[in-house]
Amino acid sequence: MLILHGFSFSNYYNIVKHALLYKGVAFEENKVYPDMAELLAVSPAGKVPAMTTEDGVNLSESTVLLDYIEDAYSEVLLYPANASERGHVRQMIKLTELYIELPARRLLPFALGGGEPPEALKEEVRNTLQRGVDGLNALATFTPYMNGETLTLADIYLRYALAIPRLVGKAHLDWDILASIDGLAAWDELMASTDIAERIDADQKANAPEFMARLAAKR
Ligand SMILES: N[C@@H](CCC(=O)N[C@@H](CS)C(=O)NCC(=O)O)C(=O)O
Repeated sequence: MLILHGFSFSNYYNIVKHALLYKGVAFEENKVYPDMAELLAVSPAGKVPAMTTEDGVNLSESTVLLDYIEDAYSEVLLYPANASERGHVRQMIKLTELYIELPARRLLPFALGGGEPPEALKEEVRNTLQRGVDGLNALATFTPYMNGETLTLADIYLRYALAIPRLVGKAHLDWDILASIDGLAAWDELMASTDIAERIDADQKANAPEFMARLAAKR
């Protein structure tokens, strides 16, 4: 059976878990944290999530895992059939990764560990986030999903990627990201209302104390 390695507090882990649950793929969860040697055996850069496929191949990087499960489990599809539309959906995922999640993540140590980030860092993050916000405003329709009437991997990716800018935006940037993208707040409610999202959010909440304790022990 396919194995998903990582931990439920991780937003990247939850992207992949959501896609697996949506597609009805049978999988096991192997709880492993980034500071465990066991992770390096399946994820060479030591990042969560990773996956061991049913053929016994180890894969890492969330977008790679998403593409793999779309290829391997094609009964329920999460990319459009048309190649140009698929490109459009991948473009929204890439913009979300590079210009929404990653810049916001630079402020995460401050949001989780306390202290105020330097002004120059906040400015850099703000500028990059603005590119992501402009990009999604230009590309996503939110009618009701990012690519129109059908849920795609872009929606699943954005739902969990947004966790970081939401947190650091409020804590350090005086920026409500939900209000800066047209249609995002209503879409967010829609995305949160499914059984899968509720299950993942509950698992994340349950894992929070253990994750925070590990983080505190490292300081
Ligand atoms: N580019 C990676 C990023 C994954 C990532 O940053 N995961 C975090 C957990 S949410 C992690 O493993 N952090 C540990 C570290 O960076 O050492 C992906 O898309 O999977």
